Amino acid sequence: MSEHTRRLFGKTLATLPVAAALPSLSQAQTPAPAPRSFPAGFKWGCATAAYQIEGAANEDGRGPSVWDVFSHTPGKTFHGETGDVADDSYHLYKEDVQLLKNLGAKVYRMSISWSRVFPDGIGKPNGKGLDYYKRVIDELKSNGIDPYVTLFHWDLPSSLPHGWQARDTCKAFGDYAGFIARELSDRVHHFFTTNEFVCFTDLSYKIGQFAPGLKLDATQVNQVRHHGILAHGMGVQAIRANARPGTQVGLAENATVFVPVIDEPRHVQAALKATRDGNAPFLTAVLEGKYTDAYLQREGSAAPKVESGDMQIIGSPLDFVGLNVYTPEYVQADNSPQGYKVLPRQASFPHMPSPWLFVGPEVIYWAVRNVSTLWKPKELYITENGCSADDVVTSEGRINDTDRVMYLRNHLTHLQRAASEGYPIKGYFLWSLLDNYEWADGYSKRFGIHYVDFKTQKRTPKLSADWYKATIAANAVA
Ligand code: GBH
Repeated sequence: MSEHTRRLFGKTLATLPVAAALPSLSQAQTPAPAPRSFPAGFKWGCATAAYQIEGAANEDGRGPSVWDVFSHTPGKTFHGETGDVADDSYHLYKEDVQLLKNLGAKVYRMSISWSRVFPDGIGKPNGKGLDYYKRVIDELKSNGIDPYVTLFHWDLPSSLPHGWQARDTCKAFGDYAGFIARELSDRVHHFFTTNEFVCFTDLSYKIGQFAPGLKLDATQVNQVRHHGILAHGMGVQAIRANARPGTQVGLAENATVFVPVIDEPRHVQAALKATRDGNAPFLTAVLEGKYTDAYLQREGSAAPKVESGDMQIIGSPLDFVGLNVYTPEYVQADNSPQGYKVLPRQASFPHMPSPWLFVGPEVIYWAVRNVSTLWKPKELYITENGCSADDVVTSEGRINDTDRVMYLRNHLTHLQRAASEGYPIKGYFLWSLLDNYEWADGYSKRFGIHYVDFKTQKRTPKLSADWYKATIAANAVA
């Protein structure tokens, strides 16, 4: 709205005769607001990942990961940008812990760079790498923040031969997970094995958009997927075998979320069917301990080669399931043999600056409800939710990201509905604490609630940080 129109509107409203007839606020009979609060003890936090924030790519004996190699390969990332420096959180972590503390966050989801601790992926650990994580974790704890640690957020040590194409990589992951559990379970009580299977399998080995950037055939891709979930299972078992009693284990998965077009039983059923089918190689296999018949049939001779005992490892019981929730698919019941149809999105469906980030806040309610109904996990966390926005710094140095606040407020409203209906949702990790290296999009997409000037590394809270702080303080959507 131009300044001219604003003045015109202002004037018009003020001079409307009806304005005088309006009751004063105190006289108005307003309905009591519906409760928007979350269960007592709900855990509010933020999430990040090692390669996206740490920088210090070549410091203190860190080995290269596939993302170092990929981002340094011309043409693979936006403007050739890399995570060499990122947010320099390797050196500025104390500042970042203060950002969390200022929000009132009680939990923080961070990841460990495997190649910082095992420069070659296997073999001799690097004490300096491990010490860095001990420093970060101790800093969090002394500020009253409980660390939730992801073991693998895509930065696979590049010296592991053939990456996730090799079954040996699953074993290497198990060894690494067991080592971390032994070393850190005195101070970390919640571990996530892997983050988002589809990203380090399909996007990395089929589409080639993520490291290592391969485009393999269906047989090979299904094997990579199988190795992804097998590594998760081996990780669970290694953590249980090596961690102190009481350590909780889960995963962080961006399951495809199917929203029924109308909240009516037949569409709700359709969404449940689609959820099982649409996640068959990943979350369905993990939570059911087997591949669905439909998936095996669909893949035919390209189906993964499964060794005896694999599915049992893959289906190892979990203490909780973490869901990274961003974008909905809409599903409708129909008379086809599968019983549903996923509707294409209209061209006008709204999205944030990341072209894939379609906005449908009900996605978070249905993520919780579908997964709970199908698999009855003991506990659920939202391990990621948030958005990119075209943030601008005003002349007063403010970042008024009202679009991000709108996005978050609406998602949390739908999450509050899920909590109030009794689904076992224990906490929420906002993606992300601060602007960071957005993988193939480099630094061109900002997801933080703190603005980062990548030239100076100065962090500035955005309006969304103020909003999140108020939400945490109220334990209710603000
Ligand atoms: C998460 O992935 C990640 O865990 C996190 O590291 C990341 O920063 C955050 O979300 C924001 O992206 O270009 O159409 O092929 C979210 C799921 C899946 C979103 C892959 C981007 C690429 C879609 N991501 N997707 S497309």
